[in-house]
Amino acid sequence: MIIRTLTLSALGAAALVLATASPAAAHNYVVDSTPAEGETITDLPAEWSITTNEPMLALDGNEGAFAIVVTDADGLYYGDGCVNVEGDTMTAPAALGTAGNYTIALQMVSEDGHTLSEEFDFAYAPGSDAVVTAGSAEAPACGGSAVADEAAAVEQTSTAGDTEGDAVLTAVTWVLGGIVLSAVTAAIVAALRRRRAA
Ligand SMILES: [Cu+2]
Repeated sequence: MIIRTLTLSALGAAALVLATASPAAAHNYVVDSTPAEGETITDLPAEWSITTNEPMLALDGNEGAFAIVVTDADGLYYGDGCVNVEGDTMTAPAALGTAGNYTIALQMVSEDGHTLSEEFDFAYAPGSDAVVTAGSAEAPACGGSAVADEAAAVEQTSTAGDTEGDAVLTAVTWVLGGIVLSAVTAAIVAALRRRRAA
């Protein structure tokens, strides 16, 4: 009964968050990354890494709101779709195809509970003995579980809300579910704070 009450109020609050989403001063911003924006890398690192100015809001259940997605100039995807979040840094196993230009798209949950996304380009100029991974036409889902249905359901409501990540979100539709996940997370956090304060 308690759980159900919390869930219902969380859904109501999530709708409110979606309806009133607006830029705030407390958004995390990227302070370090591998690769750096515009960098030309000659060696494949073990993992991609994104560090922001303060901890990301990683909670049980909102893993789907975090993403590091690498695509090449033809739009093919590289990597397994998995992301590991630790404090102010998230990482993903690195893989690339042949030499060329690549784009890295990020999505994360800011300290204030909002989902942020951005993307930047980098170049890859490996030696002739580099390992070449075949790109995938479809975005990889960590562990192989697809979230396409959820993403499609969320797409309609998200277009009127958060504009911060629209460019990335239209290109990477499989992470759309993260918006709802993070909104619900923010609502649950708010509900827990209310309970704690009462
Ligand atoms: Cu915010």
